[in-house]
Amino acid sequence: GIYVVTLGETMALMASDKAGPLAHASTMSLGIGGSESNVAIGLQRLGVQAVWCGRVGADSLGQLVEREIRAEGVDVRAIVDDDAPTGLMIKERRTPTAQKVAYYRSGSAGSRIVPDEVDERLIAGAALLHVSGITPALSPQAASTLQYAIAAAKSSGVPVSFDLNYRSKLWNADTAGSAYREIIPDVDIVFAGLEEAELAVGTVRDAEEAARRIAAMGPRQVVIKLGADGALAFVDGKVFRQGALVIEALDTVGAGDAFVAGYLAEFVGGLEPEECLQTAVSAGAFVCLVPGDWEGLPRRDELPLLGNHEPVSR
Ligand code: KDG
Repeated sequence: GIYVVTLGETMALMASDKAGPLAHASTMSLGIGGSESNVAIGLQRLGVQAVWCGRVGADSLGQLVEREIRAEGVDVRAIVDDDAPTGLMIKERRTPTAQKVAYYRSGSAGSRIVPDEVDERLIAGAALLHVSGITPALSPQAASTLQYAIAAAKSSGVPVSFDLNYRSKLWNADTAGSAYREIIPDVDIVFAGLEEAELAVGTVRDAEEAARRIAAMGPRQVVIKLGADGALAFVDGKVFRQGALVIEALDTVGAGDAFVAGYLAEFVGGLEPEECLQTAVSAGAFVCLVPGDWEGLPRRDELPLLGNHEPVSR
């Protein structure tokens, strides 16, 4: 059957139970989070078999990461590192709707991935490889691994999707921008927010110009995520626009991953860009309405729950 492969670091995630400074918290909730596994879970819930490749420590948090992703039906291919811990992310709910994120991940098991660990046969049989710009920010060997995985997909004719996913706590804008410019020509689909796109191509007037400039570097499809303003896709030289659903966002972390999962689920199903965008914005909205990075991801039969599934303009 068809499957999508994702590769990246997933961390244990401790999140505030209540709003307020963490210095005054006495309890927190433990879960997991990782951009690429969030996408894998999103795909799985929308009916597409997903595989997540990554590394965890030989510790309880690593077991938690594996269990949670596997419990969603995702095929988990985790390497266990005896010498480095599973990474950790802390989400502080500073106000009811504003989150502060802190990472405890430098030297983590996930950051120590090496090219040798890429399963080329697995990738060669996939409908798509999905990766993100977090991986090259983790370590030099993680950056090489990403290049290696993309090359493996390319040499087997497997399309690659790449979410720029800028994380300012991991590297600076200039370093990220040059890494993006190296990767973009080798991938087929690019996802970016407007500011992320500007890291790669410089200042632009609007989302359409950002998409056109990225497409000029090679990718067939470029999708600019615009949050509450919806999204714009530039596919084979044509522009598609999609408005967002009107919601009261509670926790936007993970919305971008949900968007990507929604888009890719329809892409691998052979649907048109309009339909990819509709499912993308809907999945993004679902995640914004629920605390947690991925827990709110919709199943296919839940998509109509948020109502209007129609493009606003084109
Ligand atoms: O994309 C949402 C992520 O921020 C989260 O789940 C964790 O992968 C993550 C990261 O590095 O921020």
